[in-house]
Amino acid sequence: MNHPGIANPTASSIFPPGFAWGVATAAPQIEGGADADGKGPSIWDVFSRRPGATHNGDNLDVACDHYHRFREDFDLMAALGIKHYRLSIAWPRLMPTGVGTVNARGVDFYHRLIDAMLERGITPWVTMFHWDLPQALEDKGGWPTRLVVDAFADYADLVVKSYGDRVKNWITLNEIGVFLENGYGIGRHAPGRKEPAEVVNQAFHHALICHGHGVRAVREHGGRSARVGLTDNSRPMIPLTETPEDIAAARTAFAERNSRLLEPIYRGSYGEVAPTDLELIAQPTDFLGLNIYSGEVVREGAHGRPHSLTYPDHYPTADSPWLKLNARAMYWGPRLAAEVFGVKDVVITENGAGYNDEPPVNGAVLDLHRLEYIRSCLRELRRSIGDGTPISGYFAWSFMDNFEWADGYDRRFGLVYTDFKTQVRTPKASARWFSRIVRENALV
Ligand code: PNW
Repeated sequence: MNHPGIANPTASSIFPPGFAWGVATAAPQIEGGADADGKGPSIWDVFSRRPGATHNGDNLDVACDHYHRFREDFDLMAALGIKHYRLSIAWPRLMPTGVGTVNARGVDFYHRLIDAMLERGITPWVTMFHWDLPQALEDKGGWPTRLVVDAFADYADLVVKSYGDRVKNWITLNEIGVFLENGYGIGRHAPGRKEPAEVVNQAFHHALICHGHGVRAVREHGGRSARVGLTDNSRPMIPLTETPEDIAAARTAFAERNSRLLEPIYRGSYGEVAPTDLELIAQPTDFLGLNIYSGEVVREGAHGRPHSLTYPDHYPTADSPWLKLNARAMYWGPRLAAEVFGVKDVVITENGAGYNDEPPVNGAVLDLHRLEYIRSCLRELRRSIGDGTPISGYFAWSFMDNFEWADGYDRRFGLVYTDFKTQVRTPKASARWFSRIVRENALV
């Protein structure tokens, strides 16, 4: 292939033809319009109003006002040359109480949204559930109760029947472990409950069945070319040294640490559950979405067992304290998923870094910290592909600064800077650089 735009095209900087470059967001984090056109409240709308629940008491009422500004946002995306966009659909917009009545105005909103993307040559990747459970379902018990499963099955049918003629890339649920552990285990996320482990386990089982219904809905109503996968933040294990012993330790640790989700889905094995549930859960998917921000370093320890190392205080970290900047996660996460669980296709559905960036100065946001970290990640991603890991796409989190859950609007992950007072968008240095990566299909 000819790469006239790159000064020194080396094989190791060029990505495979057809590699899907994109950016990602989620409905509750960007849309606003919290009760526009008949939308019902989500658990995040309610939770964010509790005193002390979020940084500064930030809520989702307006967010990036994407609900009213999506055309301009897609103009900017198109101007940056972005061809793939991962978004999520807000369940409470389509079904304000989670079950039964369908809100036609909510359904229409996503018709307009999807059409606006397609008009600009942007391919939608739709996540069915990115954490905004209808509050009405929480009022009936939430994820720990089975009724969420039946409700989700109907919702997934509605979504795929409504948009499946134009949407061909589907993601069922985003990071099951994160929203359940945070939301029902430690109470840091909506709905803010602190339940014992068995309750969280029950919720986990229900979420896995919902994933199964998502896959089923796509197979039944999505058309033959539709593809579907689950997005997880499976913990990447990074061998301290890339030697056979530490790599073996990383492999063992990866299997153990991620088995809760990947075992039932990829091996159909599980504790005691109804066989029909397991059939739904273990249906073949087309890809595994991985959200990779960081990883855990391991080495071979005593008796050949993996030994995990804690990051020292001075280890380079983003402003999000959990985000230890270890780009090798991007090499090892996908490779171990393929080696240990036989994943045939990995799509990086999120990667990025959260900082409290300064506002634009003369129209510029010089986020070299983000740019260099993402670049290191892409270098590792390309190395993994070079070593044979099946990876077919990469989505930067996030297109623009948005509502970062409990951290509110303080923590910015965007390639584009959002001024939350004026709603002015300013592409950061990372956006301009990423745009060039997409255009060249190569590291620049
Ligand atoms: C993901 N952790 O969440 C979510 O999918 C996004 O909605 C979110 O904005 C993004 O990452 C940045 O945080 C995570 O503590 C939240 O390891 C926390 C963790 C991982 C992912």
